Amino acid sequence: MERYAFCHFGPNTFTGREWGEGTENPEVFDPKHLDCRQWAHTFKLAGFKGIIITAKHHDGFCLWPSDFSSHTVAQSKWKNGKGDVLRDLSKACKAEGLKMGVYLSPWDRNHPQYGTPQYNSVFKSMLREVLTHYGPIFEVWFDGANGEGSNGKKQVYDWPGFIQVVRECQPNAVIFSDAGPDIRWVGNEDGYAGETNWATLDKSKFSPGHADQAVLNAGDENGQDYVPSECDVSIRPGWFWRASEDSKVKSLDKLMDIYYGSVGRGSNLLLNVPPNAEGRISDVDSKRLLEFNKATEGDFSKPLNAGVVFGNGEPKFAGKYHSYFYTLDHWGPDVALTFDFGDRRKFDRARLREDVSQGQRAKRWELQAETDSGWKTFISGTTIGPQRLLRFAAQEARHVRFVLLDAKAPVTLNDIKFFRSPAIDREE
Ligand code: FUL
Repeated sequence: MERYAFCHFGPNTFTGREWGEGTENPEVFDPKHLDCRQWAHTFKLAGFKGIIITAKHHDGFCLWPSDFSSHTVAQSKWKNGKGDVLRDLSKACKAEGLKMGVYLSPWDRNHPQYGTPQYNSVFKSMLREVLTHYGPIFEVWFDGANGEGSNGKKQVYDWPGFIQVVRECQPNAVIFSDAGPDIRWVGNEDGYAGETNWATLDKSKFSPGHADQAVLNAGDENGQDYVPSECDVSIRPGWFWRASEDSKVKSLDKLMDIYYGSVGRGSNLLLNVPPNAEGRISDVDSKRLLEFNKATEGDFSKPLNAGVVFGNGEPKFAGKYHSYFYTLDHWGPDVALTFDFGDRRKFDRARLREDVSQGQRAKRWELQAETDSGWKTFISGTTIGPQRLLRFAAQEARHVRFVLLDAKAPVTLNDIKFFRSPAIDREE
């Protein structure tokens, strides 16, 4: 899905906090002009494929009228307690053709039963409500954070039970946490996957809230579980909206750097764009999102080579669902894939894609251009995965080649393309 939005929204949007205490008066939640359609429309225009909403953050406030809490929209002033943000969002996503996901914090600073075994059934009941009333849910986001400290309440979470409820109610949803089971935290909140990024992991070594961040960032080459990464980051310094950060929305350059560091490394980007206290995405964020979309499209809109062209009649497989080139079981410059642009052309972007239906295999590669003094490497890297997007100083050549230097097994590639970005036009 490449890119989808995170919406942190709740009492914190009105109090200016990042972690609410759970003691806030629910009446503070009053987004007078809440317009989920405006969120969804904005994201749609900006190339996002879905929205994950904080149905319940650490403060315990439920954005839907839960039967299992007395700290919800039903106790708020908004729509005299008759509103339901999840219902509005679900309708808006459907209308705009976006997928909907939910974030539910297991840590709950409000619920009176938190810290007792009963809380596990409360949490499961809440999950059931959220997963059965709002249509298909594509992702369930479990936050591992817990700030209780040494004297705080201790909750032993029933993770297997939580996962079972999701599987039962939304069998197609992927479950996110530090430990998967389906999609993993990338080990930072800055939006960057490792340059080496394996989708594989050894899940038995992880549990939510207890994770080796370096391993999560790079994956585990020899891990036996397939748990690709997701990069979560906020477009603003905080996760929740506050007026004082309207001037601190990330620059287009920064967002592009994040894009190449996340989507460009085969990961998904979960970009947080928090709705404001009116209940709308602020103009400054919307404008930046549209610029971002234009820039990402622009970088890959002028390919120099067409389709999946595989140079020298190397082994090729064309099946019903997948077609790909596969390298021989040895690698190096003698089995390079060469592309001929027909003429000397300028380019500064490239895209590599591995057909991961066969597993992730590439370990080290180089891209080379032919110069008067022979082949010259202009960029090199380690893993490829479902997608590698590359930007480099402009090159000019007629022939380029992909050289695989190391792999776990013959690599299955279904795209190698070179592009001329608008940056070249701007410079000329
Ligand atoms: C963290 C939370 O503590 C932050 O408030 C935020 O929700 C972020 C996405 O995850 O663990």
